[in-house]
Amino acid sequence: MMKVVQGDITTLGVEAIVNAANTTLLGGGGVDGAIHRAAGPELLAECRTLGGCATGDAKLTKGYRLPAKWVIHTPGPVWRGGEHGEAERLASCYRRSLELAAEKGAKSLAFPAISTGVYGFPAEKAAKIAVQTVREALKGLAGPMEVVFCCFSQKSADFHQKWLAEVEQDPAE
Ligand code: AR6
Repeated sequence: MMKVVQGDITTLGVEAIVNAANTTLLGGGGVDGAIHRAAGPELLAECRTLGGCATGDAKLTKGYRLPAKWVIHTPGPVWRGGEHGEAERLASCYRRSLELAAEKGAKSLAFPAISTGVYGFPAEKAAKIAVQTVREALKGLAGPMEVVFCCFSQKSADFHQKWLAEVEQDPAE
């Protein structure tokens, strides 16, 4: 099951939230900064033990002071015009994050709009990839999973809602 909400991902009462990180996993601005502030310094301490993370891959930590039990850190691709594997790497962020959440037995997971801030990925294109990739990946999971697309701006929420409506109308399903 998928839904869209607008707001701050650090406040959500889901079991796991995804962090749009960078490959160092040592924090930054945007949603990464907000997650580290809300989780407290223990999060950075755990991240320091992880040895970074490749773009398109994901690593899991505890959530510390967050309502979420887990944080899944995934470095999205930097947008460089669209001809450098950006779409495939962004899709991989969503797939790997879902896999890690499922491995921990989480039944709810929230994503921010990965790569659409500092990394410059066009928001509408990113929303399409997010919704289509999650929809496909959910089919392969053994148990139920609620996926929340947590969008900071109304515009981003509208893009996700639009693609969600589109895939839900898919006559093949
Ligand atoms: N809750 C939900 N979404 C948010 C929040 C929040 N609290 N704050 C921002 N967003 P960005 P990126 C949205 O720049 O593009 C960091 O420095 C934001 O509006 O956070 O993947 C990392 O360390 C946008 O739609 O991540 C990396 O160096 C989306 O989250 C780099 O930025 C992603 O924007 C990653 O860049």
